[in-house]
Amino acid sequence: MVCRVVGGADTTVKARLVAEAKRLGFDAVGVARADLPLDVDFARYEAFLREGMQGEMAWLGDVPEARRRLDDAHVLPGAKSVLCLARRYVRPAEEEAEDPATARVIARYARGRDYHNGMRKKLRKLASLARAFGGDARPLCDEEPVLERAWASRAGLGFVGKNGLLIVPGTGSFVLLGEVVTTLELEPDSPIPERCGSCTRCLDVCPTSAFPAPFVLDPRRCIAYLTIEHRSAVDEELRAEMGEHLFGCDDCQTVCPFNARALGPNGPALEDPRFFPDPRWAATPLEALLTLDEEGFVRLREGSPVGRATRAGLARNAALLLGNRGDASAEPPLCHAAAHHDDPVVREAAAWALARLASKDR
Ligand code: B12
Ligand code: SF4
Ligand code: SF4
Repeated sequence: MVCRVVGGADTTVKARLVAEAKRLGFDAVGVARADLPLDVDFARYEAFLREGMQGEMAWLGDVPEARRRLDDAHVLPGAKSVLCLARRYVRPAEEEAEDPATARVIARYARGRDYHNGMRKKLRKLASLARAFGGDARPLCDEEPVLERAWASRAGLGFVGKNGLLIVPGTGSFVLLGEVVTTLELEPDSPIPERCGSCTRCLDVCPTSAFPAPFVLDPRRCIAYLTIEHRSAVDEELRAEMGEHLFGCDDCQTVCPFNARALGPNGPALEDPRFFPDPRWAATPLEALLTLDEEGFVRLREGSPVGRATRAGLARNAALLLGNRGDASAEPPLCHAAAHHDDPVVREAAAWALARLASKDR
């Protein structure tokens, strides 16, 4: 095999890896130097921790140094390159309109099966190919604390928008990220400039005003955090603003012009059935989440990302949602939860929802 070498980096090997990534179904791939630690992004991350923005996600502050670099013992000693990969998960809006009602109050990435397994398989195949070219390689899909958006943006995969999301031009931000870190020296791609311009749609639409400034998200106000990661009672001030979100939130992406094509009538079809709505949602009305026992929860969480919210978390979220929806038919299950749920956070959320329903009646 003849390898063309540019500036010490092997472009033929890179081309083969990129072609394999595309064959495996990744929608975008880019390469960054893994042996140059993150500086500006790491400083942003440190500021984030100083402000206490991690909230109850204490794990975000673990092994901070590992978030600065990829070439040390935490990730892969001697790493030279990182392949950053993005996989699209959104379906055109008219298809989504057919989703069961419970699925429609779940963020798009979580309506189907947990993406990690499918992504890991693909990343492992890509890592094997890198090893076949003589390097060591490590696939990453949430195994290590890595600032994925920062590396993806360095690899020119896309740019970080004012909503904090990595936006892939032509594809949008409804993508999930993964990486293959390798000791192979591959030619890096160049970062692309941020393209938000004067647009502020995501900042304006956020129901809980979670952006203290463009590009800065305060997770403690973000519905994704409140419904997925936050275990305690939700601040009273934020409950009404949370509206009808059961698990996660897509509002700051749905309005983004870079997602208009993906969500529009001529949006590209999605082949991967993992992202199609889980059939269990058709059989799970929101009210059922208020009375879910441990056994029922185990059945529901199997292979689904929503298990991360915990049984009590899902019940709390369902209670707040039903209170916000304002439909009096939710009163009996809410009364039952307020009196009998085994978790005090759920009992209190159900009582709040009942009071909200009563105030809407007046
Ligand atoms: C913790 C976490 C959360 C938390 C906190 C998010 C946050 N902003 O910190 C919560 C629960 C709120 C959350 C929400 C969501 N998340 Co999340 N989350 C993560 C996780 C596990 C860690 C993020 C982290 O380290 N945060 C700490 C902050 C400081 O880092 P950061 O947000 O990555 O920001 C860095 C860069 O963006 C950059 N940067 C920041 N500002 C700017 C500005 C400019 C101009 C530039 C150039 C760079 C830049 O510097 C920052 C620090 O290094 C990542 C996976 C991972 N390992 O990265 C997924 C991840 C970011 N989440 C993801 C998703 C899908 C979501 C949701 C869309 C889910 C949903 N629908 O409900 C929402 C989106 C909310 C939003 N607007 O960002 C995807 C995002 C894909 C994408 N296209 O960007 C990721 C990458 C998971 C994955 N493997 O695909 N998430
Ligand atoms: S995910 Fe929802 S709550 Fe979080 S920043 Fe975006 S619009 Fe706001
Ligand atoms: S909605 Fe507008 S400002 Fe927000 S990320 Fe998209 S283009 Fe940027």
